[in-house]
Amino acid sequence: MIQLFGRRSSHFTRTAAIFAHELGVPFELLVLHDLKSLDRAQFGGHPAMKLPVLRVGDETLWGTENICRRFAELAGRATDSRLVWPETLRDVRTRNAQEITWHAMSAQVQLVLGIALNRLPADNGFFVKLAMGLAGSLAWLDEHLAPVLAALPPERQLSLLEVTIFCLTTHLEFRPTVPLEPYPNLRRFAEVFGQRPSAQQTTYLFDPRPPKENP
Ligand SMILES: N[C@@H](CCC(=O)N[C@@H](CS)C(=O)NCC(=O)O)C(=O)O
Repeated sequence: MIQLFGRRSSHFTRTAAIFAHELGVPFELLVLHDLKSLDRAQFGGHPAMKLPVLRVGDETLWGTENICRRFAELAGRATDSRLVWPETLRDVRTRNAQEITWHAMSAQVQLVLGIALNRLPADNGFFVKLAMGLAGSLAWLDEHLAPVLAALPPERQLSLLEVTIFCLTTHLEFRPTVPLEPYPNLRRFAEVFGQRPSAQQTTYLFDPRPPKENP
């Protein structure tokens, strides 16, 4: 039994789900409806109350990258060089691209949680700097995207870097946080990557809440 605690509206969950689809690993999605919940059990027991969480039998795994790697193991492809992981990125620019992509994904979560869900003031210095950092990260990624992609092995099936860039870019369309218009290279990349069946099977949506039980 393979269970993924996550949300179809989350770019971290989508990253893991794209790996599962590409690798042909079936899983059951256990949806957390309230991101503000303080009930660890709803986060699959994650001590920091973060998603996604993968449960395989009695093993519980935290962290999107860990989960993507576990899907590769479950598919019997842990050592397949056509799957490109961060440690195989050889040049500084491509390594920086992965770092700044993870950062941008987390920054967007904090902006959504802080401003949209917890109704904190968007003009607070904390959020202003976070939004500026997110825009700066996107500008850097957009400018360097072509050489970053060119540095990836041409024979790859999938790289964590491309999946995270795709999930980040499309999430900014799904849940507008900072404008995406200034980043045409990212938008074009997302359009092409979005043709893959794994991308089309994981489109963002707000998971419908189950109907309330009768009293
Ligand atoms: N480093 C974690 C980050 C995951 C993360 O930030 N997940 C968001 C999903 S939207 C979350 O659970 N946020 C809840 C919170 O921060 O309270 C990973 O790679 O999985």
